[in-house]
Amino acid sequence: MNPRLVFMPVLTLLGLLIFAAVSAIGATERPPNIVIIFTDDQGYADLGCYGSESIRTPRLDRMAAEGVRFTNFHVAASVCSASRASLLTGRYSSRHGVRGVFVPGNNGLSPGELTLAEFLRPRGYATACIGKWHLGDAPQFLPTAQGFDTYLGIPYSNDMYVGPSQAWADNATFRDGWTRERALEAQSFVKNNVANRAAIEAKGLRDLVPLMEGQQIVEFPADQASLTRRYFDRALDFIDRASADKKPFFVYLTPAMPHVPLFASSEFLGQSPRGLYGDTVEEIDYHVGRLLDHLAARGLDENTLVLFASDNGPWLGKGDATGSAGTFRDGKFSTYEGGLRVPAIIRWPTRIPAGQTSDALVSTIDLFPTLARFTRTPLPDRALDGHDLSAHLLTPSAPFASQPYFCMNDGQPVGVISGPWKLLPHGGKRNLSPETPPELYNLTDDPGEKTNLASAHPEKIRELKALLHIFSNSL
Ligand SMILES: [Ca+2]
Repeated sequence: MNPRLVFMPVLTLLGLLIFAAVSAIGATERPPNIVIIFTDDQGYADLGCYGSESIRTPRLDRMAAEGVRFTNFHVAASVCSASRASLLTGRYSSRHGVRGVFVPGNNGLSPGELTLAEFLRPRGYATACIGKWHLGDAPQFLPTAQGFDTYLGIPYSNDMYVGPSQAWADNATFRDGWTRERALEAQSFVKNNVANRAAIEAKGLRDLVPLMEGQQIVEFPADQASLTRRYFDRALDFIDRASADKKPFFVYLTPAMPHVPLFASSEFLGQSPRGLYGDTVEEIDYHVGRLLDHLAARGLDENTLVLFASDNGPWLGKGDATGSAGTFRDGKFSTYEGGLRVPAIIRWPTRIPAGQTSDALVSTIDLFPTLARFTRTPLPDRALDGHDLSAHLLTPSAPFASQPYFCMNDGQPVGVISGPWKLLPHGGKRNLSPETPPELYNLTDDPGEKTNLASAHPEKIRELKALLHIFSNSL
């Protein structure tokens, strides 16, 4: 027999075996680990790699150099609760119903909404929420009721107070002269004045916030100076436990800083040229570095996607405690760019090319469909507002056709960005007046939204109003 005739089937068989082996790896390949770090009220320009000359962020700068740094990344609302609800659901606030900021009480993100944690957990993910939640502090709204296996954190902003319906752990720690009796008394005052924030603050309860573990308060008032460190410590511990269990992990890590009141630990206090605000950001930067080192040391680096971003622009009017939006106009609560455009870095070694800068118009709502693709999890049967960015992330240099982005204020679409154009039919202030004439900006030429081009481009206004109209009708 011709030896070649014997050899060919052997080669074919070998090829089939290799193909089968590769397919098997593909089918059983672990989905990526996901870490989302979402800071509070940090401005666009409050990082070295976004132009800060006084806040030193070497680890975040390096993370950007090892991944993609976004220059046109928007949160879906310029206030905490609405912004966070959109990141976790992939939906605008007009769809998930969280309009602005929750105060301690009995409201929260509807349990009927599907969070990223609820989406990923059936895929085998271990899920942790560590830090600020701000989507409801009553038991039925806490992270543990929204898909997270564990929760450690302050359930709302760090300038608030104890909520009316939180449970206390038997072994809770009381600090600064507080006792269980006094704390229960304060909680009962809140319960009886739940709609009267002014009365609660007049009672001196502001800035005294509970630290919760799961569904119980474990520390009151929370020791805020050590929070950043403790949050990251918990994240590293959770990552180790998930790895030991051979589970992919989803960590949603939301520092309290740099939201006022500002606190830094003794190692960082007084160190930044930018003052206490800088101290808090530099402390976060240090711990982001620790987390990245931790992933690398455990061989998890190459299969972990890490996102760093802020939940909204800087809270203006807080003196030295206010961050910087750089060239962008206005800040938190506003639909000008200073409120909505935030620093954002995504790093995933081996998959996302290093050293990229993306000026694509993207948003936190895009994360849900993007992570669905990366984790190969079928999309849920419900309306999502975001778009899959996976192709853009894997090849940031390739042409990218961005989708229109809708500016939300108090749960309503009040503006739209399409390509370089931005229309605010009644301006971008928090309290909109229907009498305010339309504002039209070209963000490429005028990122600071200084020159209103409305009278020069009536056709552009018609076009963008039509987009807004179509979107409003889709709700
Ligand atoms: Ca915020």
